[in-house]
Amino acid sequence: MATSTATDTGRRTLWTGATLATLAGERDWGLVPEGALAVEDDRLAWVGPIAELPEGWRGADVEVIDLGGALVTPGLIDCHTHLVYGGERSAEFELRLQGATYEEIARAGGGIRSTVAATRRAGEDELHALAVPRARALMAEGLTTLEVKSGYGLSLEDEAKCLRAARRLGELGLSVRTTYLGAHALPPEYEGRQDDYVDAVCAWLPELMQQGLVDAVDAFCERIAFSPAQTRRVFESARTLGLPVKLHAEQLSDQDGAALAAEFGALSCDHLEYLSDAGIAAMAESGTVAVLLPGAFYFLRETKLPPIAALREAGVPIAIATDHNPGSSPGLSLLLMLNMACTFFRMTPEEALRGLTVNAARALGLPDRGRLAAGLRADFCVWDAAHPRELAYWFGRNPLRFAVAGGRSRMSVHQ
Ligand code: DI6
Ligand code: FE
Repeated sequence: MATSTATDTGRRTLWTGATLATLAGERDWGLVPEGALAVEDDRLAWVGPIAELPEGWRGADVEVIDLGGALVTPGLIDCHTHLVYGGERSAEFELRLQGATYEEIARAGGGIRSTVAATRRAGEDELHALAVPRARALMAEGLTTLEVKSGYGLSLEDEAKCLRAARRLGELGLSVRTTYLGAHALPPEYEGRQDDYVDAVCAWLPELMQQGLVDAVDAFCERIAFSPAQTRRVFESARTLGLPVKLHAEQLSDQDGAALAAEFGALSCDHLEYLSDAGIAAMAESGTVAVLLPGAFYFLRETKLPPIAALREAGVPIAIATDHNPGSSPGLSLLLMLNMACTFFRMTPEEALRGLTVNAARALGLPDRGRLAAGLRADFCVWDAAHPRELAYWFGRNPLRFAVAGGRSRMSVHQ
């Protein structure tokens, strides 16, 4: 397992006295009692029981940090958020509690469109400043990689502004991936001209990509948003540029979106409450990750469960995420998502943690993280817990001591 050699010159740290939950194999927690992590710069150089520590890590050049019996897991990954936006939608929450549906509010011009108006009014710095405490809230529970979607700007300038504000969150000490979701809603200036707007979304993509703002392309394929034919056009533009795609699919109704996304080798299909058997088969075939969003399920008081047992049966990898956004999931707790993935979706605590680590990494096309194994990024969390299942068990209690992101301890952030 050792990859270090005598020629290593970088910063070398040995973290000892830990119970590791590596999630390194296909199943089980990958528990290593009395484990250690050897970190060189931003990489895990060696992971295993301290008794098997390679010779090269016993020298005076190695800083040793004893974790005193803490639990260590891979760093947490939120693979689906809409973290950058202006305003908030608590009035819409009240309306929904009085009986209006999410769909009705959207059709009446509220919903996503009201956030678009507030986001367009804000400048990049203001949007960034609004997003910082949201990112910090996620980091306080172990976030080390964050995906942020655009989709509240809906013009070239406003989408670029949001994506830039999102990218700057990387300065906080986490990895940020940005996804272009121009096809999220129809902006008012395109009323009645939906196909023209889709043309514009496709036309903006090369420019945004050139500015280094796009890691993946997403769309909202739904009755209240974009049709499968329109989604296909967005995906074709992405494919021309070699960009991976993701899809908000079957959230409110079955549009056969998952099968369409699978045809394009999508990294993930997200939401999926109304996913059909054919959609599951297509995702299994293409290796597309199912990203389940318990926060939106809960906050929209959805009663139709995503087909978890069938996804599991078909071998589709399942990730979970916050879907943080002001309309359908204004939550900022990764640990609550773990808990709700178990209580609402009947996932096991191990499946839920895989959903926030290894499978979330896969949903972002990032094979270099999500597990504790030599060669991967040194992103990990140090918890006051004896067993990893506790992470899904407590709610409203945060057992994180600190996280390490890219080999750097973020202790100061939490103290
Ligand atoms: N589905 C969602 O849950 C979010 N976007 C989407 O396509 C909600 C966005 C919002 O309501 O502002
Ligand atoms: Fe979403």
